[in-house]
Amino acid sequence: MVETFKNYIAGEWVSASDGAVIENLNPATGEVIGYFASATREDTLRAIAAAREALPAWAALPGPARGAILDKAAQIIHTRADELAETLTREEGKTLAESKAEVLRARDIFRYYAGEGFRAGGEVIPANTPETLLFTKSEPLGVVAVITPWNFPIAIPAWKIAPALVYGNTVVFKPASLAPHTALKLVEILVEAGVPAGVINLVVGSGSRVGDTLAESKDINGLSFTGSYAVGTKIYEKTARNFVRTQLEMGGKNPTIVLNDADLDLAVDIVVRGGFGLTGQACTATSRVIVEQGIADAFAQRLAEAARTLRVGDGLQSGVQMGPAVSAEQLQTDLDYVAIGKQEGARLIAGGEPLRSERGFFIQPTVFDDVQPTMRIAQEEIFGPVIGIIRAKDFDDAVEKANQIGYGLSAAIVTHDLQKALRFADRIEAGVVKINEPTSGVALQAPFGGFKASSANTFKEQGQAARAFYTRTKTVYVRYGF
Ligand code: UN1
Repeated sequence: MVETFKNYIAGEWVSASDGAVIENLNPATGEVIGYFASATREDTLRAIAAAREALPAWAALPGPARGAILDKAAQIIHTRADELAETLTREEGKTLAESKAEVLRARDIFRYYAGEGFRAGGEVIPANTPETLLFTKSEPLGVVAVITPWNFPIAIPAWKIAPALVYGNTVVFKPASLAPHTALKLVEILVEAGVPAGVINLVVGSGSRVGDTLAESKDINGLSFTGSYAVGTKIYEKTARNFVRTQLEMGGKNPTIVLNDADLDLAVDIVVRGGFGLTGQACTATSRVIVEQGIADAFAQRLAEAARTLRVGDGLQSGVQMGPAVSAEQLQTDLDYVAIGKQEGARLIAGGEPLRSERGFFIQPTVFDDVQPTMRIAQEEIFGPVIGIIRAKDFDDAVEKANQIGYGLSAAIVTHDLQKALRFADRIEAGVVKINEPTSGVALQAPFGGFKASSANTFKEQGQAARAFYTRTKTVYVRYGF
């Protein structure tokens, strides 16, 4: 019997008002994992109203008390880590090791923000008049809509919801329809940890029913979104009308530059982890490798070899290094781009085929050589394990090619040359810069966010940077001497 799961609105688990459900599939096997209540516009409006009603009491709770609830949530995530990782792999496809790392990252995010309950405060500023206290108060922003993608089903919800809650906001959470099970378990954990009714609300559902209702609402104060550029820009047009504070983290087409002096093993390892890790399904994934010509032939050969030997399969099986595409549609997109790359004249040197012997949505790790920076496969986000090698004359040419792109999320360089590494950090147009590390993988305590079309360029996420988004500042003048 396949189970049916409900949404969580105003402290109750509820079916959709019209009874509709969404089917959730295991991308490695095609089997149905469960049916999830597909929230309607009315359900979403009820969730917003519940969050509004719960706001004053939650905001009035002392920060350390809110932090204690987050700390409890971290403990529960820790206890249930193996089960959560398995749930995550089963619905999203990444390997069990990748899922486990993500679950532990989520635990640490809750730990980190639990401590914020003790820290977040205001500032005392010198006043112009005598016997005057001039200070700022940090207040919750209010009701926050959190819209998350399928590729990090627990870490991204965690890094939006944990700061939202600790700074005193209430949340309406719309996870991706392709990975609602992990999201639902996270909400269960928050409820068990003591988050009161209405403070967290879960509305699984489509963009047209749930997403649009949230983005068009005059009753939310903030919206934090991670997802595609196409959806992000539509959301921004809607939230702008109501001056709703908006944070958008969108696509990437992230370069890794490999210079002539690079250690080949290290360079291949960094590119494989950045490009094929998580099946390439990260907005921080490496999709362009810009290689200085002296090392290009050797690097291309080694990368192609590494791609061919990677073990692809069901992420639940041990020894598997790369899981499936998340869905049949994503697999088709990946294959379409392989065909586009061939048509554009790029040279396929590894992969490019679906794995027909498997039942799930598998594709081989794929490498193109002789990619030109203007080709579509070098400009458009594929969101799959497809890497394009672009050859560069020298360091300056490599940086120029790296910047020849609308996106600006993450960028890496592999070199021992300190001067070039730091000049790269100066000149690259990206919000995250990695020297001798993969473009993907970020520290939860450091600001995260892109430049250019990768972001709304408003607020960073994670670390202390999250506070700016989830709070508003009130300035108070107190004249006590007359
Ligand atoms: C990471 O690389 O660890 O959706 C984080 C994404 C990004 C997060 C990447 N927002 O892929």
